[in-house]
Amino acid sequence: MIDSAQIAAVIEAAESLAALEEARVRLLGKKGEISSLMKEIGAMAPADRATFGQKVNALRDEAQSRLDARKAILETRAEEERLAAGWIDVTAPNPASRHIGRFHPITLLLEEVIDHFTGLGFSVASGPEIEDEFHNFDALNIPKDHPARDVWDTFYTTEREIPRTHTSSVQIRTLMSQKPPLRIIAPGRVFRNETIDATHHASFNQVEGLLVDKHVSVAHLKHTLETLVAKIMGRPVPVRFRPAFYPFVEPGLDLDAQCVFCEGRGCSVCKHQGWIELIPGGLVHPRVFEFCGLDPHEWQGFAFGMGFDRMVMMRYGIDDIRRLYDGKLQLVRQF
Ligand code: FA5
Repeated sequence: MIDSAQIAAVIEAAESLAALEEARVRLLGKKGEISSLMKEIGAMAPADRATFGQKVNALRDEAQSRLDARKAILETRAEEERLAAGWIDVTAPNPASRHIGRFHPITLLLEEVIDHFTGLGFSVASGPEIEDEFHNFDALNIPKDHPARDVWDTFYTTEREIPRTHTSSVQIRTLMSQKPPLRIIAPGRVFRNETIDATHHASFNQVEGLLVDKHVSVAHLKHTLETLVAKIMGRPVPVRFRPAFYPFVEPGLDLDAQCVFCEGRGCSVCKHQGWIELIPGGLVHPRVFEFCGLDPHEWQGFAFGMGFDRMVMMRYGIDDIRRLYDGKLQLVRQF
């Protein structure tokens, strides 16, 4: 009769789950060694049956518990082997990704513009994208119900807040929070209810500039804008100044750059003008100083509001503003 030590030897010898199953069949299967012992009971003297039956039952229980224990060990081992074979280094670079990330041209050029102005002693200011009428219009000398407000094709929220129509609102926030003399630029996103075309978008970027000091003239503004365009374009691009009206400057002007796409001959990007309106500006209006609690007899200043997306288009030869926002990776992969 098979004994406890033999049962243990058969089970412990199994080195895989398949071998363990063979051991189970050998011991407890229908024709297995322990099951066969049961069949011998019938041939025994009735007096011996009970003791023999108890012994066989004990052997069967022992075999079963040894099988269960060995199965648990073999399953753990199999799981460990599986994990070791399939080990994943989640920090490793993905061999399938062939492209490294690139900066968007708007970000690239903005870095250059910020570098240029910080080198001239300007600091970078910011304001909220959702504005109120006071900062977007009133304090910029644009009276309520004045037709000038229509110029900016304003969106309104249901609470009459304004997704700012220009970065000029940051002029007000700066004048009300900083003591002059001061020099800031304020890059940021602005929003207008515009019909979108090659040079117009409903959400675009401007870079506001503001310099306040004791003696500031149009000559300072013109020189600042001319040197900016020359630096940013990296080559001489003809510019021209035109008188223009903005309620928050006096006098006001527009800087146009010659269209780089047709070199002034006229094309669909410049709407056959040969020029693209890039940077409006002017001398800070005395009323704006008064709104912000500053004495216009003491302080003078210039301000400008660069159409930054158009600058990006001119610099990199991108002939449609929509390409800057359509999210296609072909564009950024070129930079
Ligand atoms: C303004 O927004 C004034 N705040 C600028 C200013 C600042 C004047 C400081 C005086 C002093 P304007 O609406 O013209 O002005 O817009 C400024 C520039 O943004 C334009 O010259 C143009 O280059 C660009 N721009 C205007 N509308 C759009 C548009 N829909 N899409 C892309 N660029 C635009």
